[in-house]
Amino acid sequence: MVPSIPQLMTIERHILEQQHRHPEATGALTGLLYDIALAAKLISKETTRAGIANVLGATDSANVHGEVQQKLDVYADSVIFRMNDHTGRVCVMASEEHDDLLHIPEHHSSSGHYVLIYDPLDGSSNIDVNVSIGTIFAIHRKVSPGERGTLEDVLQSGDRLVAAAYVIYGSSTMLVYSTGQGVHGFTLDPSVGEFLLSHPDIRIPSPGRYYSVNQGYEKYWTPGVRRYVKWLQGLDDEGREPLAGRYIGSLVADFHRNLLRGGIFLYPGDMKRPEGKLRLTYEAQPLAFIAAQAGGYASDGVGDILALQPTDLHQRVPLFIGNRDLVEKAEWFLKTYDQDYLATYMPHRTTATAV
Ligand code: P6P
Repeated sequence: MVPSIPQLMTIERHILEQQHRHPEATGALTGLLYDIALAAKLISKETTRAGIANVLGATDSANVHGEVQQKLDVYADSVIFRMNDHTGRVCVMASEEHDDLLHIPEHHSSSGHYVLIYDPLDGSSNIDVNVSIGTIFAIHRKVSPGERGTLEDVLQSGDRLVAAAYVIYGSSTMLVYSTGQGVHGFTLDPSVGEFLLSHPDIRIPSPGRYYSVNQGYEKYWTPGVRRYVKWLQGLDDEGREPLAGRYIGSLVADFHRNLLRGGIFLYPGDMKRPEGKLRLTYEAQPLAFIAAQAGGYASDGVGDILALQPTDLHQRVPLFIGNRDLVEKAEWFLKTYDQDYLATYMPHRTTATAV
């Protein structure tokens, strides 16, 4: 009796099948996604052996935000750039670890049609305590004239994204991606070095089960956020069951759990950091794209993250992301109780209407 071999779908085959649905596709995006998967395998190998390979720990350098770089940060950033700087698929890149654009080296073709923006290792401060960390990718089409990519190509709104992906390095390594045809999760089988389809067509379950926020900042919260969290905890209505609190302090890990189980992650603006902490172009936008493709929604507290036009590569944005009903409820609380905060810190958004 031949043992039944499960229908194995590698990420490469899955990406190719998605390409075949677009006769006009040249295969460049497929190649770019292949390269992202390979970079994820290389980074995964290092994260799982960080403790013994002396890759653990901080370097003596800080990144553009003054954050001490962990050695794995530097490694992940370098792997992603070098995986894509010579393929001719990408015209420019941008990374959380670099202040300025990452141009394609002169001796390589910079006439690629795609733009790759990435956070090479989000949550890297958790490396030394063995908490799950992640990589986040955003892919735009080139829109500027001329061969070389420019800032215009990077500063595009999230609703123009071509694809987005994240990798979570946890008890297993998973790559979750979308090219606008649903959200699909692959688990790395390190014994064969393949990402195998484990979570086809991910849809965020409803009702949401979890809420994720750093409760330690409650003293700085706006009235609307304070009331919203009490609502999530069922404290404003004895009859309603609370959501369970879960906060890992690693965006990709918190987002991934809520995507698979249902819930909301919020990193709001507060009286100490009115613009919040998370970055629009390489954190909020790609995860908002994935959330929307899975039936969820992401907001800055006023309206759709995907509708925001970035003005700076590293600009921060408040983030509420997860089940649409939970995010829209947050928008209601801010609209109802945080008019002063919105008028002071988000005047450009107070005219926006929540989607
Ligand atoms: P806080 C990690 O440093 C990170 O950028 C995200 O991964 C995470 O969601 C957030 O910051 C945690 O920030 O202020 O709660 O420690």
